[in-house]
Amino acid sequence: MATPVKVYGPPLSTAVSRVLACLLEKDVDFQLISINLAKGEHKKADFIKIQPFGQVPAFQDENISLFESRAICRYICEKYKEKGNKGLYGTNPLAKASVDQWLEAEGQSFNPPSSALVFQLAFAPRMKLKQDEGLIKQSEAKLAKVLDVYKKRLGETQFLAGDEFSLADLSHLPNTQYLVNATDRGELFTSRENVGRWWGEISSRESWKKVVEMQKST
Ligand SMILES: N[C@@H](CCC(=O)N[C@@H](CS)C(=O)NCC(=O)O)C(=O)O
Repeated sequence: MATPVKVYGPPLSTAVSRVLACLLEKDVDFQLISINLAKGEHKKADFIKIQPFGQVPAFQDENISLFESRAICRYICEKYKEKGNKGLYGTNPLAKASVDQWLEAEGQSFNPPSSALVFQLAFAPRMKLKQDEGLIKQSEAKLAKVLDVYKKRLGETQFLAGDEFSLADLSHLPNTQYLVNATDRGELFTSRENVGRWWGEISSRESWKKVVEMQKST
């Protein structure tokens, strides 16, 4: 039996949960190794050896180590091509380019304002930090513009990269989960034509429901 891959970090971290969703979608065995951010375990010398920026997740497969959640997901899809959801990262050059295109849109356009909102609205109050109202307003306006592009796209295709669920959709799950379920800004998604339908579909994947269960039990 193949040795399970290792994921370091808490499932509550958005970047860690992206990798977990991908592993579950691909049906790849993994071992989750706890890293306690509150105790600064991600800044310890041993951890920095595998994640030089001192962030989670870190990932190991046999003798290789990787960091950056989206790069890890791409690796999992390529290495474990024949396992689980075989179409997750496209099955031909054009399909792959379309997944990459929307994955880049997620990382470059969607993630900056959505992760700022997740931090300001969901985490800052729990950490007793003062919220930055200016940043919240600015991020909400930026995210609304991105979601208007998605609204148009999702009126043409069922999912972002085409009519099949892909890594591009999966990559949106972590931030959107927080915004819809742990803030009062969920309507940005749920009330937007096509985007609400898309969110309903991607968040009810068995893989994602398992990640949410893992988050609840930590
Ligand atoms: N671009 C990185 C982001 C990693 C990241 O920001 N991780 C956060 C948790 S979601 C973290 O480690 N925060 C603690 C820190 O930066 O000290 C990825 O996608 O892996």
